[in-house]
Amino acid sequence: MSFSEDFVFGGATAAYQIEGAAGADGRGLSIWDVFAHTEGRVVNGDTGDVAIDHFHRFKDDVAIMAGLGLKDYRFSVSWPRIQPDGRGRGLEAGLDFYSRLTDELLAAGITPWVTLYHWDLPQALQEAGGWPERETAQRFADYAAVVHQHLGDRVKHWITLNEPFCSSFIGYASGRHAPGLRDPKAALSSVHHLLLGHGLATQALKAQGAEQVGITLNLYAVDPASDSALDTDAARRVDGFQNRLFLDPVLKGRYPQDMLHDLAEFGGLGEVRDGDLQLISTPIDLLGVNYYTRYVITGNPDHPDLVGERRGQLDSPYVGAPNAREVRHGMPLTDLGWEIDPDGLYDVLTRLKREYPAIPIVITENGAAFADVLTDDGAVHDEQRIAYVRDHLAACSRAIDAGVPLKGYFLWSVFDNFEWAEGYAKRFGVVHVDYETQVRTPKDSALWYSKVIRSGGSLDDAS
Ligand code: IFM
Repeated sequence: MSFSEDFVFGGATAAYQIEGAAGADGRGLSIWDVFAHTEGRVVNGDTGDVAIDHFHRFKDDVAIMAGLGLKDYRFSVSWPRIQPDGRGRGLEAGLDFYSRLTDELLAAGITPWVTLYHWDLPQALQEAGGWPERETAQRFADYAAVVHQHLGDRVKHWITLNEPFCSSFIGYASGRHAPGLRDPKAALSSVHHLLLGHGLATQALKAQGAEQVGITLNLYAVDPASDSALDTDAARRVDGFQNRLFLDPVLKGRYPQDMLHDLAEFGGLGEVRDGDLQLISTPIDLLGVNYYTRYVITGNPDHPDLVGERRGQLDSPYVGAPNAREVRHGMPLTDLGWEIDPDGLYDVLTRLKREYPAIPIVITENGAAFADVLTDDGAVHDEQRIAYVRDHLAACSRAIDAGVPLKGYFLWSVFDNFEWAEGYAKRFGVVHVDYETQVRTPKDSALWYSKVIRSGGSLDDAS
């Protein structure tokens, strides 16, 4: 195994998914509060109002993480907890919460990694137009600067955006995430404004002395289902939407030509001003990669193996390519129906090395939902999750051997939490949460991961 001594083995969460305390201390509404409270948007009508009540229990949660030997923790800051209406100096109470969390982590020997935007746009900014509005990019950079002013003396690692693909295409094109719109043009201008926000925030953070700044993209291995022209073109488009539309501007300072050509009939990415791409490609210190699965793509709407959730054109996030859909490729599935394909992670990482300028990479999320059962004697035997993480860590190790500058791995997630449109039904945590009692129980995977961390990444000894 090829993990160096300073390889980071961490765990990740996000504000809306765990904090709860939705009305505490003047916190404003986010687009997810409004979306989750809209009938029919989230399975079972679940909301993040209480979640795992981390806001009130953060000290216990840090103690659990410390007990597991976790040395690095990635959490996100709730924008409306800092700026209820998306602008201004920032609420003391909100800033203080993250300051106390940071102190608690540091006192427990855990390095904080802060994500500034994990999907919870203040509703007030959505009402002013949301990400399709250029102004939102500047609002984000200002908010980033406020948070950094308060935590920057102790936090060295900053992630601007988490998965802008989801914020743009799932939020504004397929409508399965907040704000739940189906407006292709809005989705496309959101892409540009999210990336502009990333560039502006990166400059603001760097100007204030931030040491490590990066962005997190959800990247996929994408293959055509066959070598037919229909399938290869569909796979090219999906690769464009999922990977290149975000990687190219950030790391190469340009949008992919083929995507600009395909999207021209929708007005491209909206108004792209001179200098925007320079801002977007402001040098970063690390690239965060979230990896979950490989997509095998067909362009044939009648393909017999279409993945269910992608059936139906209305649900497609792919603007102008509604027939580009995933087909099963025979791998075991997680509880969300995602194919488990660790080689896809290796493929994503080695592709980055082949096709993009060299940059330190951190896996900022990887993990799986399974239908966990809490036994009568208070254990969760989640062997499937252990196998999932072991196999993906092995893929990381192979990628390092192949020369990929991979510096760390954050397991998604430390705790069971609110899985967006799926509500609480899907469990990603290595720590089980009883949502009635808020009792936390480390699953077998947590105990296993703890051994991996303590051994410095030995996957053989950990089981
Ligand atoms: O829970 C999410 C997370 O918020 C973003 N990345 C994917 C995870 C699993 O769906």
